[in-house]
Amino acid sequence: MIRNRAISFLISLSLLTSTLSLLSRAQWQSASNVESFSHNKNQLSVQSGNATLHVNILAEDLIRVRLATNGVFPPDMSWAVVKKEWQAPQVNVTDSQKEIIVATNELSLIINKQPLRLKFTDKAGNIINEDEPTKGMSWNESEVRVWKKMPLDEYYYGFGEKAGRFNRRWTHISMWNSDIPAYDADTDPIYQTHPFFYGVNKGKAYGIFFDNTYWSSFDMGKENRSQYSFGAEAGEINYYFFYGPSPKKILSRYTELVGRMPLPPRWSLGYQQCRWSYPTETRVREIAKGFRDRRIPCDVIYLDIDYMDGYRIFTWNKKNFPNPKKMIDDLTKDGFKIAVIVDPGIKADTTYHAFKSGNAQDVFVKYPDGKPFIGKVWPGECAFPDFTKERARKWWGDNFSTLIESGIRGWWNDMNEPSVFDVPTKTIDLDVIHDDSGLKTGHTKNHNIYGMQMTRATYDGVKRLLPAERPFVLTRASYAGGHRYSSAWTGDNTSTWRDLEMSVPMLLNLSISGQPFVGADIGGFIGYPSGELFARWLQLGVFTPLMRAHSVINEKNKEPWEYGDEFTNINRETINLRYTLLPYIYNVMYQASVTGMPAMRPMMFEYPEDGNFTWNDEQFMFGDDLLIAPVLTPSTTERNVRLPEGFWYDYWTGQKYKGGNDIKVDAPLNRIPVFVKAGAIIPTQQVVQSTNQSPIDPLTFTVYPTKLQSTRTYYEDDGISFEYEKGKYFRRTISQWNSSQAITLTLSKVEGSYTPPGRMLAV
Ligand code: MIG
Repeated sequence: MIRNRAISFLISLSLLTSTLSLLSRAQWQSASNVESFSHNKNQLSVQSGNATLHVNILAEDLIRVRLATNGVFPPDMSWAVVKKEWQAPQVNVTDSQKEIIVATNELSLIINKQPLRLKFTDKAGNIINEDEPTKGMSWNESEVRVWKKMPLDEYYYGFGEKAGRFNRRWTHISMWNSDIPAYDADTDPIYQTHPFFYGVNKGKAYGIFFDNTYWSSFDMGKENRSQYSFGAEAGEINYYFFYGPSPKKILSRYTELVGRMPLPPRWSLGYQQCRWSYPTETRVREIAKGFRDRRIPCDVIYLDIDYMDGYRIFTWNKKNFPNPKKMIDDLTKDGFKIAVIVDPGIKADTTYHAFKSGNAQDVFVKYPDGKPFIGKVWPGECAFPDFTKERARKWWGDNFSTLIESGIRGWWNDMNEPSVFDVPTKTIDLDVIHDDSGLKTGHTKNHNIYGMQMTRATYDGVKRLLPAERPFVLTRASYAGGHRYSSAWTGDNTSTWRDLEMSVPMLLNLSISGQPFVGADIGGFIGYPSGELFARWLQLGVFTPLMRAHSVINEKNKEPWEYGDEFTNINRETINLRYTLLPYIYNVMYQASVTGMPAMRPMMFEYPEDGNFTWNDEQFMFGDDLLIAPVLTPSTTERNVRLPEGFWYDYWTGQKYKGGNDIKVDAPLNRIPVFVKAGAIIPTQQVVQSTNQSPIDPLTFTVYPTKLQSTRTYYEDDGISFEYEKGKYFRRTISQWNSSQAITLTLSKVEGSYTPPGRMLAV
């Protein structure tokens, strides 16, 4: 049943973009009247017809809602949630004929009894969010759906990686990880699933995380202008309701629930160069030399699928890479790290070691009758590891040993939606069985977490084999919480101005969905950018945590020096800017790993009360202190910027502006407009050719004066190991005190036991 529905959905997806009419499909029924309820500490159990509702109050601002339509809850498991034990807050429950009220110090849930409908209010009784009265929580056979009222001036953000604009009101969104090259603004779904969103109404925000891995959809007022809804083709109504009112508070809670990004190695924040492919050792060495000869900094070079022997993962093409270890040793000495692509498909070739050991250890997915699933990808016919099985993840991880011994340090996980060429649904057949941690369920349940579990196997495996270093993993597909294992890029974009522009809202929504380590292929993957487009894209790339240029196969060269001398110079300056700002960028990523606040922040997210940013996705904050206004259109030498309240300094000229205004700024070809918030203390270093060039001398702190005083924290560690977890870091706060005569700086005591390399400090 489910299978047919999912297939027909996928086919309709590829044929038309209009939305399915959810109500007309069949026999929906909604929750009926409340008959009884019981209450135990922070859990409420409500009976309504055959359905049972569980309400769990996890924190003052976090309530979990779970409905078993037939009264029987399946095992409570989640791939996303890591925090399962919560310190129950003080909860007051009051019962009346009409309703049950569950109240914490910040939030109340009002359960209407006839019929069962939910309403969330703040402490003062203002409605934050409520079920749509006629439908509320509903189901139809295996399908489940929640309908909510949609207030006139409420706007929606998040949903992870979605093409199109930032504000998602009036859009229909679905979640089914899909490999769709050259997607455009209307293409949906694409590679990742993050069923998490914010509703923001006059600066006040709530969040909803619908933790259901089946094919799901979110209709944010496209079908009906006064309602929105979310649901899935199967599985549970299982959502977490967060109350802010600030979006930052919600993201902090959300990342407490699903975990935060581990601190990445510093080198992964350098410039990264990729293409499909640098196919031989000679070409890889030539590229490396190309950077060093031209004094263009670079930290990472990628090997795409052609480094392998017939696309067999964990092997080398011996003809084109006769001595990988020697090549990588030499490049490592020259300051490069080498990253390789790994795809999930294991060539079904009985002479291939990974296929043999995989079969011996029973790690591949199979049909219910025990027949292995075989699908075509790059190597031809392939078996697919079942990453939902612990043994398979261990097997996968162990296979990295030879690549690690060769010196490979970056792990690019591609094709992990998973994408399969010769199956009508373009993925693993839907009735194939996954282990699902012992639950043994079909692909429909496991599809959306396949890529995430692949990155988990990769991250854990590499960390096991190389415990002294932080793994760097990059992925195309993922699910909520996947940032615990991997950074993410936005797949196969095109070399157009439209895609440059669209990358900003995509990366912003992904960032506020818990994934801070993101980037788009600089220059565009498919097609050939003009020198101008490449230069502008690279400038934006300075302010995307993952700064990686890439290109499709059979396209002209796109390295930063391929567009003539004028552009080579501009591109060098741009990459130099990235390296100058690395201490700041590293601090921003450190903050993300500790608090969950991403590097790239929508203006709305940082300034929710400022009504000017509801739709704004053409500028953004990078960390707490930099406002970035990238140039996203051709032949442009100036642009508008909306400055929030307060004072701002032009990064380039030092000119001071009063905020709360639109300003027009110069944006010559060689420069991206950047503004610094008054009060900032920005750490920078001199330009290096790669991050392993040290010491970073001098380390400069630029103080941006503000009224009275401000404080910032500076963090540093060895940039590579996990020693910081044991206290080996250097952290210090710096404060500026302003009077009419002078600015006084004070430094706090040093925290942590790490001693940075000797260097000059400059202010
Ligand atoms: O079917 O490995 O998105 O970055 O270069 C294409 C070749 C497979 C898709 C990735 C792209 C990569 C390409 N891959």
